[in-house]
Amino acid sequence: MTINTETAQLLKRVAAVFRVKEGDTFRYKAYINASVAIDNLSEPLVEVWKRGGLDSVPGIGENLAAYLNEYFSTGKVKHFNSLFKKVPSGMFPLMTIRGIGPITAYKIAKKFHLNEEKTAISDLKEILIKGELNKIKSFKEKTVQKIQKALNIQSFGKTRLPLYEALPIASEFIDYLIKSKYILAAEPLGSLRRKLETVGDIDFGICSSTPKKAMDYALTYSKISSVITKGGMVSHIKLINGLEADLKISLPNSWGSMLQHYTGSKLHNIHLRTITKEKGLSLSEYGITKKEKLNHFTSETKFYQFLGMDYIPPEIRENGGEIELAQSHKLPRLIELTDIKGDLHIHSDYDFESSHDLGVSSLSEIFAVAEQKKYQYVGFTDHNPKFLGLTENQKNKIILDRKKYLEAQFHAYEKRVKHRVIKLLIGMEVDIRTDGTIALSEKSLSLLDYAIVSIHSSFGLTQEENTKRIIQALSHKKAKILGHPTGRTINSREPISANWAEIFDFCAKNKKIIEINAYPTRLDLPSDLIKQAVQKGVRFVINTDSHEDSQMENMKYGVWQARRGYAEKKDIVNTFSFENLRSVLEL
Ligand code: DGT
Ligand code: CA
Ligand code: CA
Ligand code: ZN
Repeated sequence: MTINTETAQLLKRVAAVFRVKEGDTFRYKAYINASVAIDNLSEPLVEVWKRGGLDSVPGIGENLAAYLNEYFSTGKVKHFNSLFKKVPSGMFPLMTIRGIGPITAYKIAKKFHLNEEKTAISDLKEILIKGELNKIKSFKEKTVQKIQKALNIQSFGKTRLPLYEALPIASEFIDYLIKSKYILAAEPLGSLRRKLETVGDIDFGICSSTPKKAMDYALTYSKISSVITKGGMVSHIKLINGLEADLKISLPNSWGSMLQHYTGSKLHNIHLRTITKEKGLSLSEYGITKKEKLNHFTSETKFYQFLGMDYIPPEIRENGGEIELAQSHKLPRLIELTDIKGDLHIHSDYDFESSHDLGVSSLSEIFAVAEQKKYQYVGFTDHNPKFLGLTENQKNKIILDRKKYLEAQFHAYEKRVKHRVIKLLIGMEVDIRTDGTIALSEKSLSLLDYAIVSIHSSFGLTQEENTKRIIQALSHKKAKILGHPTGRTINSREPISANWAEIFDFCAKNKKIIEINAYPTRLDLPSDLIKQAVQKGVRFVINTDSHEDSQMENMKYGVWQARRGYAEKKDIVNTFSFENLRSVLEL
């Protein structure tokens, strides 16, 4: 930012405070005018100041010139700072959004306690996604839509909404639905129930013996912005955050068929229909018609049983061979959240010159969550120390100091707990560099229990180069785990190109572990690659990559992802006992 833009921005903020706190439109306009004049100045204002020419700038009067003098000589203006204290700081970044003026920004920041400049915009996005901006009574729907558009909440409309954003919206609606005495059960169906990484719309199944009353109740949900079509059994609505939803009601006797029919996927259903048609059966959301008789199903298990199949978990209903496996009773026993015994990718709050972001939670905080989850082990893997600018000795000292820091807290925990102690592993997440070398020496690696090697830069290399650098990185003895393998982030970064078959073969042969990163914007590996790797006998670890304790809750996303890739408990090393894990990590 140039000094002129910076000063212009400062005055704009001052103007905003005059506007919202003092109702002083005169000074508001004066400061805005000065701000615009400074922004348009061709010479750096500080130069003008140095030669004593501030009062020659149009819009800068005597008072302001004095404040600017203070600003350029001391770096701050006491009076401005006292003005800023009157408003929540989060309002300022909001003012940079098209369509948001000082008053709107102030109302939002005040209502939602946005006191941090840094997080205000992302907080606002979250508020919009949750559809909560209309909590501000004076906001019209148009205002909300305008802000949404300016912020490009693309999740709605063109791009598909990530699962982690859709899930809370759906749960809130479900909570509302099941409160009604007319509704016996309610479930999100479609892609959300299949735990796809992103969803197009949300489909809700509602079980009721009084459909009209249930539908009337559902349609009075406060977060519906419009009812697009209303029918007795099916309605199509738009929620206030712009997301669309289908509501489908079923009578209790066909609830199983309804769940099955609207869970999809389309391809799964089409394949089912094709093979059952040959047997003279016809499928619908009401049941299965055989010899002109409609058979009802209260549960999906009964539905699939009727067709001679085992129950197929929603996560694999993608027409990827699951129907044949269900017919021959050979479906995998998919991994479950309760199988997880630990988390091996957690960033601690140890403060050092790190190559990437530090975590914010202490070992004690992480262990408190691990205790609740009945974990048996936790592995800390902070990013490696900065590659450049530190000597080998400095890096090793960091690694040893960090170890001491973590162990001290661990011993305090051990003392407190005494029995059923969660085991501590101290590893590190190490950059895979462009040339395939990794960002730690063999000596540094030897100070660790294990290393996760990950790509954090040069995502655009060729397939050959990426394959080579990954295999080379995994060739170090301590490099046991390949972190977030493809580097993709949902709706924002494409996966790297690599020869995954070759990498999986290497991993299977050399007992290297592939991470399924549960961080909800990553979900990396993608499920089709998990499926390929499972077939090659590769082992995985499901890690949350938590940078704070609350993110340890994301484990479920990783488990769903693993399930979508047909992974079983035996394929996932963090379902193993600590003893078995130790032998896998060669500790
Ligand atoms: P999405 O919304 O694009 O993420 O994907 P889905 O799988 O949720 O698809 P959606 O919302 O179009 O439909 C939900 C499920 O309903 C779908 O997976 C298959 C099932 N289905 C069965 N019959 C039909 C039909 O006639 N039309 C539609 N749209 N879906 C049907
Ligand atoms: Ca859907
Ligand atoms: Ca739908
Ligand atoms: Zn990473």
